[in-house]
Amino acid sequence: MKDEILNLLKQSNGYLSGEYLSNLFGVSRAAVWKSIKQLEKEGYVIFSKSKVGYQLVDIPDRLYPCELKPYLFSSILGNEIYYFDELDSTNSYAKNLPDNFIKEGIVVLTEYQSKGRGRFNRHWVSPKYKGLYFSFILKPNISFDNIGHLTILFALAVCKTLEDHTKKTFEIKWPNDILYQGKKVCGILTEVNGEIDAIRHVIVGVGINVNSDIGDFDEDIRHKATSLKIITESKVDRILLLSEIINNADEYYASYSEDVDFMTILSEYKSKLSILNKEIHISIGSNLIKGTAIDIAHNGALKIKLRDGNMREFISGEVSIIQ
Ligand code: BT5
Repeated sequence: MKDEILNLLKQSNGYLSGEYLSNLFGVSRAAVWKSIKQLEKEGYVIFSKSKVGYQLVDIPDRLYPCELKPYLFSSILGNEIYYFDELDSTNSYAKNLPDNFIKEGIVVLTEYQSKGRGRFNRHWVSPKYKGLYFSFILKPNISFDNIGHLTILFALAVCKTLEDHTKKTFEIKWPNDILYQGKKVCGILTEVNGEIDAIRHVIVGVGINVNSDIGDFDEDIRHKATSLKIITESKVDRILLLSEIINNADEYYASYSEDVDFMTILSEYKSKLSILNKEIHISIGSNLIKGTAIDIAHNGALKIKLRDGNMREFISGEVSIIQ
């Protein structure tokens, strides 16, 4: 009833009387009042006038599924949304869901992560109500060798959405970072549950700095992180942006699932890459390897021409351009 009252309040230009609402739902006026109080607790600002009724005057900046769903027209992604005010990590939550809860397309979404994770167990800084931190649960029919396709596909979908939304140009740093003028605005963490020959499900986690201010970043990343608010010099509507990301990612993912040639996605991805034909070093654990980034292989690996002229492929690693 609470969500229905909210919808009616949104549609109404003026006040809606408690009597009208209680008759409509066949409940007492006290029950209507309880729903109104619940909505106020969630951050909705509602004026109440005795003998007149209730009027909605402000909607909170929260990623409530009931606010998001009207903007979604996706076929697979976002059919179910698990929303949390706080979580350790959306990827960890998705990973630990019991098998009978796992469904293709679930989105796990939170306003804050206490233990947001990057690759190689690094930390992802997730200030509250300022970013987008979410994970897609996927059950793709692909081999383990092609898991890299998913990072590529989602990085591309997010990058294009950020460009459409802000009218700015972003670049992708292989494999999973989205940068603006060299500073990181988004990271993607793809994880697999299952065995090499039996993938149970894949989790693609996305973290985006949306309305973060520079002081929200830990000191050690302030020089290399940025947010959409800093870039555009204005606050970004997180609900609209998230719905656009889910809709766009859904289009890419649905066509990929239907076996559309991955080469098309790959060539689009390559056009957003900042490292191709540049001198780079790639660190893998404590090893630092230098060479020229030549291409991305069909499975998503980075092809590097080493200084001795030999070619090598890397499936993961941390890349930096040699200035
Ligand atoms: C990533 O790892 O970039 C993947 C980040 C994925 C985060 C999402 S949030 C939702 C989902 N649930 C999770 O728990 N994770 C995913 P990596 O390439 O390893 O980059 C991590 C490095 O980026 C850190 O070591 C910092 O240097 C830097 N960093 C951390 N937080 C950042 C932030 N908010 N903005 C920019 N850079 C950041």
